[in-house]
Amino acid sequence: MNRLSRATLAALPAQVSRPKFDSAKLAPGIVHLGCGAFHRAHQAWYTQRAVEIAGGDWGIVGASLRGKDVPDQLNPQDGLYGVLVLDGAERRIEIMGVIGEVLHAPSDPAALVVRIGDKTTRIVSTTVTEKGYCHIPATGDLDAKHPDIVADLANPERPRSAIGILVAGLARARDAGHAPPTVLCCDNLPSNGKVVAKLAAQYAGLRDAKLRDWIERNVAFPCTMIDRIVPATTEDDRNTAAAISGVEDQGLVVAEPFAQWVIEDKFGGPRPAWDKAGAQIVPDVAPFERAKLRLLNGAHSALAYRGLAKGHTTVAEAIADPELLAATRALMKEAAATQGKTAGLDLDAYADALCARFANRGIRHRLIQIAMDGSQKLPQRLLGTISETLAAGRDAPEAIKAVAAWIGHVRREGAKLQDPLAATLTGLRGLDDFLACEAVFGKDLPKNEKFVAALRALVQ
Ligand code: CS2
Repeated sequence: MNRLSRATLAALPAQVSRPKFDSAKLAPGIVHLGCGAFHRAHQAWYTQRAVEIAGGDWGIVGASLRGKDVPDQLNPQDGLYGVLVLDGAERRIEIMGVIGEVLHAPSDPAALVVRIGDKTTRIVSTTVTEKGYCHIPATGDLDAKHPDIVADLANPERPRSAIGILVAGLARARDAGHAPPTVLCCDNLPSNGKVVAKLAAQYAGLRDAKLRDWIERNVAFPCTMIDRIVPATTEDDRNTAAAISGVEDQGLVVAEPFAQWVIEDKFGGPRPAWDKAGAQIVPDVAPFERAKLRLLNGAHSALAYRGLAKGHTTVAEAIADPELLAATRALMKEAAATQGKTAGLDLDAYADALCARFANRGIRHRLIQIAMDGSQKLPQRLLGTISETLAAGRDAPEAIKAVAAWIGHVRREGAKLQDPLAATLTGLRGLDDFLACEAVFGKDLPKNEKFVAALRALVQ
């Protein structure tokens, strides 16, 4: 079977949609760090639609910060790949052509730094997962002891962390005397733009105070809320896609039909016409982001830990379990009660829509994928709901059950646990040891007697 590439594009069957522009002629304006499945099904997908509608030099240079898989999947395909959209039994493929090439940062970090500092790079976006920012989840501060940060400070021109790479690229733009790119964080962190701005400033401050001041004065870091369910691609998915398109696509990603992107209107320069492609550009992302992190991602994590304990494998299976559906609904109510009223956000309708999305049987979103890196996810997904609910004098039984289920998961997984704090977590014994883990629980929540008593009753 032929591999997807510009040479095979024209011969694809009519039902496979393809870029409405010549991808070979699209000049890059964006560098994206962390070119995984989520980016390819989300920001790249929006960018393709924006270019189709409004044009512009908005090609994407992707960068893998760890493995070589993505460069090896996409570069031989001229950057082309399909998004296999699964809706129940329905399936369709959209071929994306906005990614020009994918750099492998560990092989040549300097080349990536040069790209970021290039005058034509107007946006640097990131999806490096929560743990990829080398920060302390409970506080949002840089973890200056993180091995990657230590290595980057010792060798700032050959950085390996996302923050080290970003700051080295921004420093180049400053030295070259041109306007720096806007930095657009697209990970599920609360106030993600503000967090990355702070991390960049803290890291730069450890290199050189003048660089830190220049970044603080000159670089825009809009906040974003990003949403699309994108499970890891499987061999089955690739076979399904090949049967539809007639070509082999090693860069294939899988997604639900739904997509949402809310972006703070705070760019330091030009941007693609993402608004024309369906993104919402708003003055304040916070209400959207809080609702999404606490209702969607909070429920996801709860379903993962509780669902795995009950022997389920996927989100669709877990939400079909009446007990877990009721728990999900109740958790969403708890989370919604912490949101306050925001114009344009109907949280009852939002919760209904989320449950319907979780029930999409076409999508095999594995609970174990969501369960990973819990230490990085719990604060913004569940612990915020708990502390605010208790402070308001209400109970948060469902969010607390989810935290207890996470502790159960950590204990069950043992050496198999996937978490950047695994070495610490797997050594913990009693509940008090867990609560003393300040990077996750912070300083205040472990002092809350109501929380500790409720959690203790569940964990024992
Ligand atoms: C999930 C998210 O893996 C996870 O932790 O909760 O990736 C989730 O699917 C996305 O945020 C949906 O937008």
